[in-house]
Amino acid sequence: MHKFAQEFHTLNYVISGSEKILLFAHASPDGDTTGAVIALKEHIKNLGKVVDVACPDPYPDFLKNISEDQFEFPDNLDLGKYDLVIACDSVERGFEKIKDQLKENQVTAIIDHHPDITLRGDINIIDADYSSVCEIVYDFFDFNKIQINRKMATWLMLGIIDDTGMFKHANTTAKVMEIASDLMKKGAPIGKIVEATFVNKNIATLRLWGRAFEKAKINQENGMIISVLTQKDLEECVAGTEDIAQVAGILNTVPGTKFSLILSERDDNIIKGSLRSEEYKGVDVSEIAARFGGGGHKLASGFEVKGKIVETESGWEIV
Ligand SMILES: [Mn+2]
Repeated sequence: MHKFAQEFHTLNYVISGSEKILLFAHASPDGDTTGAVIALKEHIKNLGKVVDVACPDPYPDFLKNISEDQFEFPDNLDLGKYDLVIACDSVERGFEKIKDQLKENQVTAIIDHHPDITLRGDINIIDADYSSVCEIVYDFFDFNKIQINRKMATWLMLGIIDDTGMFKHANTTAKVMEIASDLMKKGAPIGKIVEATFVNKNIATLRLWGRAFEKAKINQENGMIISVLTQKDLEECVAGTEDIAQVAGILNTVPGTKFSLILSERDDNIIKGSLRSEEYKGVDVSEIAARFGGGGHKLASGFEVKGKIVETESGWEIV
């Protein structure tokens, strides 16, 4: 019995009654949102439907070896023509703007695993107990007894590997490993996926990481390891904000630390904070993020504050 049996039934019903379906991937697409939308696209295409994928950002370069897909910019699409719109993963990173433009007779479905999502559609498949949206999509395929081919297995595995940090985060349940085993049997190339998501780093990324590692400081009192990246760092290393994502995770591996925080300057005087911890460290970083108006998971959270990072004698200050 599937947890979302009723929702899956409803989704099937709406899909079968739809002619044109739009899938939506979140801004700055990662492996999970990408894997989920392209796996669903394959399934819906096989049902003989017209299906498009929209995203506020282009199809990610780092996934070009995994699949040669393309995302459409929402502004270039006639949103009114779709009978059903399905948003996958971090739906509050772009989908809220699309949802506002949809008419009442257009059905919306939300598939997400973030605990702090307040956006709702007509069909809501939201559960923070899932490692990834790809795990939910796997369940949906399993529920429908859909033949998962090698491509679909690859895309679903991509989301699982990305969101579990290569099976090392606390969301790596026994069920996740069973699914990964099944996807591997169906031909998902783990090595290639790991290489695309975690290994292939260009020199700009490494330079930027070098800056962050050099500046890292450990606060002995609370066990925090912190570093900062300014706009100047990004410019000098010719790196993009997407190169920042993994720094907090790597800092978090330093022995003796309880959690990591990376502060990075973004456009428009915004500073983004990314917090990471591990289950065994016993810290809930979402509580820290909440203090700054942010949120997320117990072990991976974030927040945004206004300001600029200035280096002082005692460390850094946000002014
Ligand atoms: Mn995800």
